[in-house]
Amino acid sequence: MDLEQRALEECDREPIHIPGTIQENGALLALDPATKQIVYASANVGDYLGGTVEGWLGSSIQTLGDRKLVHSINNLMELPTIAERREPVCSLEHGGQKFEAHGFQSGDLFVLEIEPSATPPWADAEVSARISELFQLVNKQDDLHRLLNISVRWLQRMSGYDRVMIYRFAEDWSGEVIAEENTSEHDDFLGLNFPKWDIPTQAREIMLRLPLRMITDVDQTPVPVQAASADLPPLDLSLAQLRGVSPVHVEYLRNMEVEATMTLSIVVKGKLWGIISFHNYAPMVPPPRVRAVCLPFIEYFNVKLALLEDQELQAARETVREIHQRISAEHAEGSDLKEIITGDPFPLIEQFNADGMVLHLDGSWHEYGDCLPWQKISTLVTETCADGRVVAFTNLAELLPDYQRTPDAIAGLMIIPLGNENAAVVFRKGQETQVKWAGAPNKDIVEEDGVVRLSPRGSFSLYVDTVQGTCAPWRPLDYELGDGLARVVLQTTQQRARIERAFFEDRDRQQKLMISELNHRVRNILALIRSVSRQARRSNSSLSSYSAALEQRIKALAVAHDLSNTGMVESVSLAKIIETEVQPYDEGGRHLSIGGEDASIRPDLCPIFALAIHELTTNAVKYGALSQPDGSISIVLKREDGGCTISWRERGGPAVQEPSRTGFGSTLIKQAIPFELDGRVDLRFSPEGVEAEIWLPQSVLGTGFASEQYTSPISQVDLAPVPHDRPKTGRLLLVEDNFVIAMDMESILFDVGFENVSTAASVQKAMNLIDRHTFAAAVLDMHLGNENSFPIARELRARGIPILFVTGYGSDLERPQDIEEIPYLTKPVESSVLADTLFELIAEAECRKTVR
Ligand code: BLA
Repeated sequence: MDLEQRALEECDREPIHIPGTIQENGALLALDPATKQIVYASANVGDYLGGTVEGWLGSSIQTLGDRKLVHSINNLMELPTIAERREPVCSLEHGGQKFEAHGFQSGDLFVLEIEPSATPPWADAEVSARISELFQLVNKQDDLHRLLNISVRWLQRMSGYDRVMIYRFAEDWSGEVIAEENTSEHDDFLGLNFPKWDIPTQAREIMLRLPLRMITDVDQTPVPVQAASADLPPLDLSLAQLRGVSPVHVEYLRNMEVEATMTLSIVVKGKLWGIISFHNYAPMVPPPRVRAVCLPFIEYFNVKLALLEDQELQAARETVREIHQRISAEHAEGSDLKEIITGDPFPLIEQFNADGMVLHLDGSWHEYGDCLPWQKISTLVTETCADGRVVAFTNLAELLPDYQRTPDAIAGLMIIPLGNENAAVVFRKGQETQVKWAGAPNKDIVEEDGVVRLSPRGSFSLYVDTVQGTCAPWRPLDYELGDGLARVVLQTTQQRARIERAFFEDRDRQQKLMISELNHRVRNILALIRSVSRQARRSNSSLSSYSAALEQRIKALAVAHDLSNTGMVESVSLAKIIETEVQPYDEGGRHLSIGGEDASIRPDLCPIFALAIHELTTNAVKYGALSQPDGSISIVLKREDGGCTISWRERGGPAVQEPSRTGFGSTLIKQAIPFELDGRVDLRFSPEGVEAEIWLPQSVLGTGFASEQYTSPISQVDLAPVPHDRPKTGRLLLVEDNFVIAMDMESILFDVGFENVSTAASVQKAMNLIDRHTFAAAVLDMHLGNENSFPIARELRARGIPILFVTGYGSDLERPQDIEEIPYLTKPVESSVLADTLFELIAEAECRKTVR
C-alpha cells in the first residue's frame, strides 16, 4: 500500500470520539444507571459543583444533592432518545452560580454535561423573535444561492462570529466554500476547495449525528476526564458538546489562525450535504441563545434545502419533457422514429451539452459531430447496456486502458440503451478546469516510528490547480434526458404513440399541480412552525428545553412533509405516519403495535396529523408508556362511522394522573383534530395509561387532492402604508381552518389591539357569526379545506364590512371576478403588515360611511 493511502487511513483512525478530555468551559460526570454511581468525572468538576474529583468518583448520584436534578436524571435515563441526542436536564445552582445541565447516553452510561448559564439571563422573547425572523427569511428564498447567501449574512450578524461559511461536499468528500460572510481582516475563502482529508471520515460520522459542534479556544488546556478505576474503557464522547479537540485539528486551526469554531451539520435526505462553519479569531463560547437559535434553524434549513433541490430538478424535467413530447408528436404524425432522431440529432446533442453522438439502431450506426467510432466503443456499450440502465463516465482514459488522450479529445460519454441492442451514445470533450484550493493540496506526509502521518497544511492561501482530461460532470438533467429518450424510443417502437401522448399530457397537468402544491405546502408548514414556536415558548420554562421541543416538532413536520412529498402522492397511509413518528422512540421495536384497517389522509393534512401524533408520542416518552421499559402502545385503526377511528392505548407506564395544567400538546390534539381535520377526539388520562380515540371523516381521508385549478397569477396588492390614526377597534371576524395558525393569528390580532375576535373554521360557522354580531372587519383565509371563503366575502361586502384575505397559495390562486378588488396577504403574515392593512381598511370604510 502506498504511503499516501496509509497516511489517509491513519487520519481516519484517530479515535476522536474518545479523546479522554473535555474543553474547559464546562464539567462532565458519567453515571452507571445500574449502580447509580459516578464512574467518570472531569478534573474541573470542583470548579462547578464543589468538592474534588477523587471525592466525586465512586460516590452516589445522591451526592449531587439537588433533588430536582436527581429526579430529572432518573427520568431522563429511561428515555430511549438519549442514545442519539443530548437532552436538556434542568438548571441548577451552586455557590451562587447558575448552571445548565444536559444529558445523553454513552454505551451503558449516562453522561451529564454542566455549563454555566448565560449572564445576563437569556432573553426568551428575543430568541423567539430571532427564530421566527430567521424562518421567515429562509422560507422566502426560492433560489438556492440566495438562500445560502442570506443565511450566512444573517447568521454572522446574529452570532457575532468573525466569519460564517457554507461548505458543500463533493462526491469524493472534498468540498468548496459556496457562501461566505467574512468580517475579519483575513482573506476570503469563497470559491476555494478543501481536500477530503481536512474532515476525516470519523469526524463526518459524528457530524451526521450531532447538529452542532463547538471548539471554544484552541489555546486552552484540555481538561482530563478521570475514571473511577483504571480498568474502565475510555468514555465515548461523540454526543458531548464539550468533547475535547483532536490535536491534529487544533494544529489545523492554528495554521488558519482561527481560535474558535462552531459547526452546524447540513443533512439532506439522511446524507451529509455540507456544513455551516463559523470561525472566530479570538476565543469564543457560543452564547446559549445563539445555540438556541441555531439548532431549530439548521433543522428548518435542511428541510428547505431538500425542497429547493427537488424544485430545481422539477424545472429541469420540464425541459426534458418538451423535447420528448416533440419526438413523440412527430412520430405520431407518421414520421419514422429513426428519421426523427437521425434526421437532425443536433438539438438533442445540444440539450446534453455534448459534442457528438453515435446512434446504433437495428444493426447500423450513425455518427454525428465529435465522437468516437462505433467499433471502439461497441464492447463497452454491450457490456454496460446489459442491465438496461443509463450510465455515464467523465474520464474515458480510466475506462479504456489503451485510450490515447489528446488535449482536445473526447473525455466522457453517456450510454443510453434503447432496447434490442440499440443504443445512443453521447460524447463530451475534455475541458481544462481551474480548481482553486485553500493551500496546495499536497499531502505533507511524515513517517515516525513506523507510523505514517499526514499533517495539516501550513498555508491556506490560494493555490490554482489545472485539471485536464475529464469532461464536465453529467447533471441529473442529463440522466433524465437519457432515461426519457430511452422510454420514448421503446414506447414508440412498440407502436404505443397514443398511450404515450396521454401519458405526457397527464404528466404535464400533474407537474403544474405539483409545483403549485409544493409552494403551498412550504408556506403552510412555515406558518405552522412559526405558530408552534410561539406556543411552545409559553409552555416551556427554560430556553434550552424550548429550543429542544421546537427542534423536535420541526423534525416531526419535516418527516410528515417528506412522506407526503414522495412522488407527490395522492394520499398518505395513516399507519405509516404513526409508525414514522413513534418508531424512533420505540427501542428495539418492542413497545409499539399498529393493527386494524389502514386508511390514508390527504397529503396537505399530513403535517397536522403527524404533529398530533408527535404530541401523543412525546407525552408517552416523557410521562407515559414509553418512559418505562415494560410500557407499550397499541394502536388500532378501524373503518367506521363513515371515516376512520384511530385508537391509541398506552399500558405499562407509570400510574397516570390528569395533568393540572393543559400543555400545548393536549391543546393541540384536542382542538386541531376537530378544528382542522373536522374529526372528533376523546383524550382520556385513565390511571392505567393514556387513551385517545381519534375519528377522522371520509372527507379528509385519501382520495385525490388539490382539485382546484390554479391559473393566471394575480399581482400582490399595493400595501404601501397610508398615514392614519389607529381607530378604536371593534369586533373582528377571523375565518381560518388551520387551528394552530388560527391560535397564532388570534394572538397577533390581540397584540395589535383587536381584543375581541370571533373565529370560525367553515363557511357555515362564519355565516352564523355574521348573523349574530356586527363586525368592524374580517380576516378570511381563502382556502378552507374543501371549500373557499368567497361566499363569506360576498355576504360581508353586502354589509359594508371591510375584508382582508390571507392565502397560503401566494399569487397562484385566482379569485372570482366579482371580488377581485379585495386585498390579500400571503402567509405567513407579518403582524405589523396585518395590523397596518386592517387599520387602513377600517379607516377607509369609516370614510365611505361618512361620505354616504
Ligand atoms: C475536524 N475539520 C474538522 C472540522 C472541520 C474541519 C469543520 C470539524 C471541527 C470544527 O468544527 O472545527 C475542516 N473547517 C474545515 C474546512 C473548512 C472549515 C474544510 O471551516 C472550510 C471552510 N485535518 C487535516 C488533516 C487531518 C485532519 C491532515 O488537515 C488528519 C490527519 C483531521 N479534522 C481532522 C480531525 C477532525 C477534524 C481529526 C476532528 C476534530 C475533532 O472533532 O476533535
